[in-house]
Order: sequence, then C-alpha cells, then structure tokens
Amino acid sequence: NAIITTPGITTEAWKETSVVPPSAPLIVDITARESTAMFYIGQKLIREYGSYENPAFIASLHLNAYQLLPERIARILSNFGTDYSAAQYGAIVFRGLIQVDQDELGKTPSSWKEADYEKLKTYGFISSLMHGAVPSKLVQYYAQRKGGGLMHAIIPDERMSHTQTGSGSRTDLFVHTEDAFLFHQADFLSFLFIRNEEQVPSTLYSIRSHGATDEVMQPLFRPLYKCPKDANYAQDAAIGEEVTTGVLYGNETYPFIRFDAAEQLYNPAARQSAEAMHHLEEFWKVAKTHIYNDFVPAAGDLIFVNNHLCAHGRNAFVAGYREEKGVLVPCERRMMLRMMSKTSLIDIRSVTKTEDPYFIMEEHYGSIFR
Ligand code: RE
Repeated sequence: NAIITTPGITTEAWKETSVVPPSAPLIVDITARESTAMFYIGQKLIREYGSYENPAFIASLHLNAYQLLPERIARILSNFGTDYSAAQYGAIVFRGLIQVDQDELGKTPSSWKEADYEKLKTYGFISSLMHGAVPSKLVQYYAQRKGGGLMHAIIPDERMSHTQTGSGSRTDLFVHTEDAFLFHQADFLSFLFIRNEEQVPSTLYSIRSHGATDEVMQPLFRPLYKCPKDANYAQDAAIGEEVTTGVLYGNETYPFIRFDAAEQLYNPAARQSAEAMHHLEEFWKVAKTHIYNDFVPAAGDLIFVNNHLCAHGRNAFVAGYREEKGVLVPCERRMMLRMMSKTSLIDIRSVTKTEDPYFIMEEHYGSIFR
C-alpha cells in the first residue's frame, strides 16, 4: 500500500531471520515537486520567524516539521527515528532535496569563521525541519566551536588542511561517529551539501554491515576503550582522559556504535591497553571492508545519519580544484552545512546550560566545561 514505501522501515525486518546486511545508505530521490515545496517552505519560515535560531521556531519545530514537510519525506524520517533493525543502514541520502543558486551563494569564504549565515538561513530552516520530523531536537555543543549556533558551515581551511576536523582536506578523514569522546553525543546528524565542485566522495560506515554480533564484535561491548578529544583541542590533561567505555552498546545482537578510527586506533595519545588495542585492530580489519565510498554529494543533497548506527568521514582532496580531463582546474571550495540533534532534552539535562537546555557543555566523558 501507499503507507510503507521504503525498504528497511517495516517491522518485518525484526522477524526476518535472513536479512542481508545493508552495505549502502538508502538513496531517496527527491521529486521536482518536493524540492520546489522545500524552497517555498524556506521562504515562508524566513517571513514568519526570521531565523531558525528563533526560540518561537525551536519551540514549534515538530509541529512545523509535520505540517510543512512533504508527507513522504516526513514519513521516511519519522520511521528512521525508531528503526534500529538488522536491515537499517543508519544513513539516508536525500538526493536533490533543495536547489542551490550558486551565483547567489557567492564565493566560498576562507573559513567557517567568515561564513555569512544570513545567506544560509533557508538551508538552516530546511535542515531543522528534517530533524524535527524524526522527531529530534537541535542542539549545539560547546565542544564544537564553543557552540557557534545550531548550524555549522563546514569549509576547508588551508591552515587546518592536515587536521582530522571538518576544516581539514589534505588527509583522509577517518570514519568516526560524531563526538565519540562524549556520553551525550548527537543522536542524529545532517550534512547538507551546498557546494562540492571538487567531487569529494562522502564516506559512510554502518555497524549493520557486519550483520549480527559475532566473535570479533563481542569484545567491543566491554568497557575497555579510551577515546581522546579530537584534533580541535590542545592535548591538555582533562578529566575524562582515563575513562574507558564500550565501542558497542545497546542491543547485544544488533548494537549501536561509538567509534573513532583516528582517535582510538591511530592516536598514540589514546594509550589503549594492549588488550583493548588487540580487539580494536581485529575489529578494524573487518570494519574497513564495509566502508562505503561510492556517493559523491552534489549541491542540494542532504545526508541524514543516525549517529549510533553509522559513522562518517571523507577522502582526502585538494580544496579549490577539480579534475577535468586529467588536469586540475581551479573551482570554488566545498561547503557543507551540519546540524546535530538529540531525541531527549531530559536525558542530557545534567550537561546542558542552566538557562539553555539545548546547549551541551560536556567536555569529555561526563566532565563539564567550567
Ligand atoms: Re564528523
């Protein structure tokens, strides 16, 4: 019937004993009618609220999401919010969600610090509604840009080109779940590409690609593993440095994952125990074979991710150059807009600002920025 149109979202997946492990995200092609609707929704919300940060908009996010989003998109997202089944990859590509006027966008700023959020507000409203339909609530983290708003522009910055951060470019960004060094990491992420002339593929890796828990995964449930804070931070001795957690958690057959290949496997500062390192290396040998690297986002594509099922990263690239018949030709640098959300503000209340329950102050595994 017309109600269930997406593979992997029916409750049948639980009953199925021979589910083929998913190896790629679901790709949803947005129709011309839907993407036109997204444009008008953006315009309407700008008129009504001005900014996606407006408390009146945040307070009515779910209501707006269900009233305004095209029904097919809202249904896919609300199913995605509760589907942790064997068949659920944990990422959905909404291809052609919006049309981006490249001329109006202008030149890519030299770094995120120079991004003009006035120009990006339509995209902010649209990304917000996608989270709202899950339903999930937009949050910001002091651990990322000291907050810096509900939407972050991710732009390659020459001075940061070799780092494992959103501002990097020259080195592969290893697959990671976002903020693996926090207990209250985001539940859902969105990556809205507004420019990718360099044709950089996005990397995804889902724990569901392994199938049910096996002997390689089993030891990762044990609380043995450390995760340093990421390269956005100076290496200072913070509380939380010695905390060890499981990489896998939740259901023991089809688990959730918290994992950062760069920090947990390749950062010597992690100082994993020999036993932890052994289990991580055995796991990584298999995990590597499941990395999906075939999708090159175009302007207007949005990747929506369950941060407990699917990790993300990207290949190394030369910012501001695209290949044309084997030669590198200058182009505008890449721009992507990221949002993060939590399904419950109650569960995170011990780490949010007294006056702002959407603002997370966790620094490293339960310790709080003071
Ligand atoms: Re990330």
